Amino acid sequence: MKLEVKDMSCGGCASAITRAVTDADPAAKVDVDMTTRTVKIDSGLSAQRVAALIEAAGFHPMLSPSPAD
Ligand SMILES: [Cu+2]
Repeated sequence: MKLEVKDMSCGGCASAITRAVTDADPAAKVDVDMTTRTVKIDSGLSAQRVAALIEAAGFHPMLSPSPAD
């Protein structure tokens, strides 16, 4: 899945988001792209759950409209 997180701005945000997801799913792969402000996540968790985790970390994620991701 891919999420757009417009309000992340630095490496601290990236690691906070990564930690929020891997705390819930230690096997998750989180790939933060700071130039496009997107986060690619490989996880057994649902996209809604991942979005909720990132939101709980203080960000405002938007699910990518592309279902292929
Ligand atoms: Cu930051």
